[in-house]
Amino acid sequence: RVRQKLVVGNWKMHGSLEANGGLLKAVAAGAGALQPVQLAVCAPFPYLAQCQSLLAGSPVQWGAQDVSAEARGAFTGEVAASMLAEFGCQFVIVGHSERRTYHAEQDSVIATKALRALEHGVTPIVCVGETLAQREAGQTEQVVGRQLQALLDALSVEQLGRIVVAYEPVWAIGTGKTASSAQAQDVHAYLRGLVASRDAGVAQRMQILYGGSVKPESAGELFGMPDIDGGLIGGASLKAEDFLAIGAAGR
Ligand code: G2H
Repeated sequence: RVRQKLVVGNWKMHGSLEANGGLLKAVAAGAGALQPVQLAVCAPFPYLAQCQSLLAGSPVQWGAQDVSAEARGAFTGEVAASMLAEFGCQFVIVGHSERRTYHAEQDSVIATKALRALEHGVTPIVCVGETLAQREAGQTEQVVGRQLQALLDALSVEQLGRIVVAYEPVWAIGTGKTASSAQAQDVHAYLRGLVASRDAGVAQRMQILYGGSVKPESAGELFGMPDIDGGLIGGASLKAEDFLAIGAAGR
C-alpha cells in the first residue's frame, strides 16, 4: 500500500477527565492490534495533557482541534502552533465545517492556519466539504475545489506533502447520514486529481480522510475505496469500542 490508513477521533467539545480517562486507556490498549492502521485523537485544549500522559508509550497519536493563524502576540484566547508543537501534538484539525460556519473562517485563514502548523512540524488535517444545498445545485466539485485551491496557493510542494485532507460533506456531519462510498470516492478522486495537477507524487502519497457520521457498520466499505485513506470520526470516537471497530475496518 502506498498510503497508510489513518483514523482520527474528533472529540469536538465533549469529554471530562473521568470520561476521557477510560476512553484513552481503552483506545491505547486496543491500538496495537490494529496496526498498520494509525489511530489518533484530537481533544479539547485542556485535555491535551491527559492525552500526552495516558497515550505515552502507545502507538496512538494525538492533537488539537484548532490553531491560531497568528504566530504569537496579543490574541486573547488563541493558541499558537509553536505551543502545540512544544507540547508534543502531532496533529491539528483546521477548517472544520463547524469552524467555517460558527466562526466564519474563510479559506485564506484556514490556509494560513495550516501553514502555521507546518512551520512547527504539526500535521494539519484540513477539512473541506459542501453543504446539502451546494450538492443539490451540482456545485460539490466547485466548492471543495475552491477550498483545496486555497491550500495549493499558500503551500509549497514540500509543505503540501505534509498535510492530511479530510473530506466532510456538511450534510453528513452528525446527522446520521453518511455519504455513500461511491459519492465519497468520487470527491476523494477529484481532490487527489487537483493535488496531482500540482505534484503527482504528493497526490499519490496524500492521505485523504472521509468524515461525516462514520460508524463501525459503514467504515469498512468507505475505507475499501481506492482514494479513501481513513476517517475523521466525531460521535463514534467517543466510545472506545466503536472507535476501535472503525480502526479495525481500515485493516
Ligand atoms: C464530522 C465528524 C468528525 P461525526 O464533523 O469531524 O463528526 O462523525 O459526528 O459526523
